[in-house]
Amino acid sequence: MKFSESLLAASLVAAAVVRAHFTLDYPQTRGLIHADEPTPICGGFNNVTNRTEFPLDAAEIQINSHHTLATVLIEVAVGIDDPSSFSQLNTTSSGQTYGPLVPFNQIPEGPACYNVDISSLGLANAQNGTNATIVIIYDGGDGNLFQCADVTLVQGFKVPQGFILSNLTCLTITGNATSNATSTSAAPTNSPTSSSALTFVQVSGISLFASFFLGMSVYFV
Ligand SMILES: [Cu+2]
Repeated sequence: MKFSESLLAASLVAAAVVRAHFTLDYPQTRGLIHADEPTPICGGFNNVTNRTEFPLDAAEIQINSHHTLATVLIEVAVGIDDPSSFSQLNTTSSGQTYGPLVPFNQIPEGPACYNVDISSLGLANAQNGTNATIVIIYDGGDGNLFQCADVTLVQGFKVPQGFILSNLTCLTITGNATSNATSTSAAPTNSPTSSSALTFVQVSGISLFASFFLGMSVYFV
């Protein structure tokens, strides 16, 4: 590879890292600064600034992935006004563990919608009027990225029309397997508890990060 080509390759890699990532489209994100998305657990936004109503029962979450293939995990803190650590997700103040809200799954580039139901987690403290924070953990090949949404759970509330793209088929991800989003070959088989979830994300970040740059180098050979 000539010097000019390697420069080009390096700048393209940098451009891809800056431009790509993902957005949380619904419910409303706590905040998005692309460069800060790698900062856990809310992409660099450490305080609740806005809280929106969100269904306690059947609901949808929409994100938009800007990577060719991404691994997504969605967790939730219920009854905690401003969670700041992973230990506050997937566990109640009384020590009951649950979730995740959406298990590991892989999605192609573009918008993706998930069916969720917080009431189905079986939490005594998930009631009408309870505050919750939904945490999107995303890995598109350049490391773990985070977006949060702060909500108040409202029984019987429906996601208002227009917030979820009407042409999207929302995915229902259950158990430990991936759904119909993409190939299941890379599906993790570990049980997604809060501790193993974090471990997987870290491992996944490394492996996908490596494959990302392997792909780039092959391209520029
Ligand atoms: Cu990215």
